[in-house]
Amino acid sequence: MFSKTRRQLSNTLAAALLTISGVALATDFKVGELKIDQPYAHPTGPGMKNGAAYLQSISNQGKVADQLISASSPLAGRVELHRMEMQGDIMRMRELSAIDVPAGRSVAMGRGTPDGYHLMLMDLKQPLKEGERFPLKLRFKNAGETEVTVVVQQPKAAGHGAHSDKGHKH
Ligand SMILES: [Cu+2]
Repeated sequence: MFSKTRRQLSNTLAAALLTISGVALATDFKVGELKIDQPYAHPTGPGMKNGAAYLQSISNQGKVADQLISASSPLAGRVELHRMEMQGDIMRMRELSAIDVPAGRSVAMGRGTPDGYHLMLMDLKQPLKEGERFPLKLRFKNAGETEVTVVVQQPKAAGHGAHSDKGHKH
């Protein structure tokens, strides 16, 4: 009798876990052989004309190298592909014509990642507010076009982000 109760309990737990993973899946997107994990953007203050969006990772599960070649969103006048670079003590952003996604590899975006890749949302039509979602269209050279949903959320890391460690001297 006891074991039956346990079994029922574990079934209930399994159902609950399925529901949770179902929600988590909503932030993963697939196009061709590419898997795109957790697109997110940071909230912008009033008067800020530009914002930044990130794809936590793009994984190429195929055997052919691909490239992210452009992006667009109804919220922004245009979207640029950027990379952060240290020039001496100064952090600068550089526009890229494409972001490489090599075959069998995963590319990470965001602050503190080695390449500092991000998607710059230029000429925002409205501020990005925490908790909101907006569509972002991505165009890949091989995999083609897809639309992902970006979640606006506060940066998880405290302070100004990983790069400020190098830039600030007090
Ligand atoms: Cu930028």
